[in-house]
Amino acid sequence: MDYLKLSKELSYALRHAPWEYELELDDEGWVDVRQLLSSLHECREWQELSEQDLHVMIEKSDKKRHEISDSKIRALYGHSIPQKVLKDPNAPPEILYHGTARRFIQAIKENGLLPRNRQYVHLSVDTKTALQVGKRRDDEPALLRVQALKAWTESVKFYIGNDKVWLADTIPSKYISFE
Ligand code: HQG
Repeated sequence: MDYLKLSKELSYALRHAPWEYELELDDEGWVDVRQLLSSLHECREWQELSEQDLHVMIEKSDKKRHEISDSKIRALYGHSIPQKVLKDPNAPPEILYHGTARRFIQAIKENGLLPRNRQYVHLSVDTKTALQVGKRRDDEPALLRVQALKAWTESVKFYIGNDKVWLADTIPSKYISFE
């Protein structure tokens, strides 16, 4: 079983294009595991796929991207579908980080951190994780430091993604330091 490929396919289905799999996410992004499996079984590559494989994939993954509960599965972050996945607002830690490409810095200074193609801005709990995120776009990424708790108390909403990832609505640049 190619678990990396499976994880990518699930992220695509659950974050970006559920309709291509005849799936409909509920308000919190969940779909029935049985429905997901029956859709994937139509594809030759995933004919033998079982619920157990989904558990193993989540277990083996480098990041906690998906979760299964009560025979339902969802992506924990990253969504780009038009229907907004609802999350409960949560008080964040004092500081969160965002790793990005140097070429975006000027625009972020001007407009703050925007969700762009996704539903939420993505932030990291530590600098190592943030730099890994930034490396996807720049060999020497910029590391932004976000005064998350201060922004929260001044009414910017934050939400939990997983143990390393926080989500937020647009973050004005006055809460961001650019080192
Ligand atoms: C940038 C991956 C110009 C922002 C990662 C980022 C993460 C602006 C890009 C998760 C801007 C959006 C999300 C502004 C923000 N002007 N650029 N005003 N505001 N940007 O991929 O945070 O492996 O949507 O800095 O690890 O990079 O897929 O967000 O560079 O956790 O599970 O616009 O995706 O996780 O890029 O990454 P993205 P992200 P997975």
